[in-house]
Amino acid sequence: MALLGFERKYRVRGGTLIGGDLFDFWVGPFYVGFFGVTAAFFAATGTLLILYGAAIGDTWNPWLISINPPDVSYGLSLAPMAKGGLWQIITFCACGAFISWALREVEICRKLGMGYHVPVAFGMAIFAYITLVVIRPIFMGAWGYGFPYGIMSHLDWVYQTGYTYGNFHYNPAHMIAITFFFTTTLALALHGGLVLSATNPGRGKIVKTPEHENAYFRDFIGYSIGTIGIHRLGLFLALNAGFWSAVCIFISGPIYEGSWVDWWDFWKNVPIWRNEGI
Ligand code: 07D
Ligand code: 07D
Ligand code: U10
Repeated sequence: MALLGFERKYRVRGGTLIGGDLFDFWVGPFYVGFFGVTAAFFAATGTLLILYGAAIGDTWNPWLISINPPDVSYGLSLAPMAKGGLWQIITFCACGAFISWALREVEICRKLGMGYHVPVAFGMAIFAYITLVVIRPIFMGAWGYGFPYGIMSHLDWVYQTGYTYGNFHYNPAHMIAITFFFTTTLALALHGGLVLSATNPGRGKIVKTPEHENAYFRDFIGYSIGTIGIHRLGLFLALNAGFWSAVCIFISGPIYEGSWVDWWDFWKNVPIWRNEGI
């Protein structure tokens, strides 16, 4: 069926979570829905506030614009607009926009009768973001621990936060997250490569089937995970990359305050070989 014919068939009312028929329509290619309106509202408000922050700041250089969180001395209270209050409202708008976007994905899944895998995946990115700017700052007692909204300034924050805990590479959850990120790219490269090699074998050659794909990996490493399996694995790897990222930053501060290099000394203190001078 031609794509547009299919679209005519599924572009029907229903499946909304909230608002009934009210926003159940499309604008051009975009499905709107209640959460499309809230997403547009929060995204537009947040963007305008960033522009306002830039206007009262000292540069229009897009790389250097930075909307900073309040000073740690403000704790968890509201700060004056120019001293971090803007960051607080923008954070609220960002959370509103991201969550609306995920719920709009859910409504589209429901219309199409599909699973919720895509919004679940985006949910993990939102979880990592909310861990950085809401959950961890609340546990540490100040909004000032959130990261600044600026292209270069947020890199400075990662650098400084990394060195606050000694060598961040020694954070065990950071190691797990990085391993999942690396494995995700390996899996996507293998999958993209395999599918292209089977479906695009070169001019004049016959397109191959999933049987060829299975046989390739059986010949190569003795096992094929299968055509659905690789997508399950890919989602599993990517979700874990985001999840362990959230864990690695959450444990830095709220759970463990020292240097991650020293954390490994727990090994020497395991009771079965700790020398207690008997
Ligand atoms: C390709 C999908 C498209 C999305 C893009 C990003 C904006 C920001 C806003 C000036 C893969 C659009 C950018 C809307 C403009 C203002 C106020 C996704 C794709 C193209 N970072 N980060 C970048 C964000 C954090 C880190 C680039 C966002 C954490 C490092 C871009 C967030 C930590 C490096 C960017 C966020 C961290 C970057 C490319 C939110 C740990 C780089 C992103 C909301 C996660 C790289 C100059 C990309 C770079 C980079 C955006 C959070 C670390 C500006 C929106 C605090 C080490 N980050 N980042 O392609 O070149 O993502 O920086 O959480 O080296 Mg970052
Ligand atoms: C938070 C993004 C969420 C995005 C959302 C959507 C828009 C719309 C619109 C385009 C989580 C935004 C959308 C705005 C745009 C349009 C139209 C994703 C988020 C909701 N590190 N490190 C990580 C590595 C070092 C440090 C994570 C590697 C140093 C700190 C990952 C190395 C020190 C933090 C990672 C390395 C250090 C991290 C990031 C190598 C610095 C974090 C991925 C090879 C001196 C952060 C939750 C992530 C984290 C984090 C990788 C080195 C510090 C595992 C590979 C040693 C302080 N590092 N790191 O989280 O865990 O994505 O954040 O050296 O806070 Mg690290
Ligand atoms: C996959 C796949 C597969 C496919 C695939 C794909 C995964 C099975 C079958 C998909 C993959 C790709 C296409 C590959 C490329 C993708 C990436 C590399 C990921 C990154 C993507 C991007 C960088 C593109 C991002 C673009 C976006 C998010 C679109 C932006 C859209 C809008 C701003 C409109 C949003 C619509 C809304 C909110 C709904 C409501 C609409 C309205 C109310 C009307 C519109 C009104 C407005 C726009 C004004 C409101 C203001 C807003 C929103 C704020 C903006 C503020 C500004 C200042 C501009 O597995 O194989 O093949 O294809």
